[in-house]
Amino acid sequence: MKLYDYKMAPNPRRVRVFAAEKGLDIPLVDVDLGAKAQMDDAYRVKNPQMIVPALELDDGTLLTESVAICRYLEELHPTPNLFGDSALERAQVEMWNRRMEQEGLAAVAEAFRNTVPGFAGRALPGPHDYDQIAELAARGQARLAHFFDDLNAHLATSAFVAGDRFTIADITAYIAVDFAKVAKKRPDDSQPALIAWRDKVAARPSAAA
Ligand SMILES: N[C@@H](CCC(=O)N[C@@H](CS)C(=O)NCC(=O)O)C(=O)O
Repeated sequence: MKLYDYKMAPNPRRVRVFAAEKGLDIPLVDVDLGAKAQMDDAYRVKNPQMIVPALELDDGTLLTESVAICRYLEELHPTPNLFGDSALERAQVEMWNRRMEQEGLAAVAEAFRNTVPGFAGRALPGPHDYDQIAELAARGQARLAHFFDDLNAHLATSAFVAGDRFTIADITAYIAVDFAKVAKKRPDDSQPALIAWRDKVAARPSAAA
């Protein structure tokens, strides 16, 4: 298998960190989003969604969507478990992971992609072009502020995002918090639990993936 990747983008990073937690070394193929390589015929034919990450299996099957790819890797390599290992824990991990996507990653994207000139006409990833909307950038900033405050409050009483151990929900949340710097948002002194958790996750070797 090989993973279509772009180092600076948050979603492929989720898969790289997940794979690193599993001790997997998946060959990477760089799709240079900065040079719009996702729109080149060579990649578009393979992946009409024109997004990364994408995992290509040895028989040519292509999987997109970070969580779907991670679920597949979890099935192949169940240890360490990162999606929950009881009915309740699986539901809690799913709940928190979705929240971290919607409240975190989506908020950064809304703030960032609706302002940066390089995304003019490309406010959303994928095969269709959408204009930037300034009001959405402002709303994204407001959502980001709430995301940081709400996550800080949650982490004041929970060691990790979905409970007492590291899961995929921490990967999504950590990458959302880190990537928020592109929207000029960083944890501050009013968010000590968020900073302590971020530093704990950043110290894991997988964070460098
Ligand atoms: N829901 C997808 C989102 C993938 C996505 O948004 N990928 C971005 C990079 S983080 C991308 O490929 N962008 C290409 C573009 O902006 O044209 C997932 O979870 O993998």
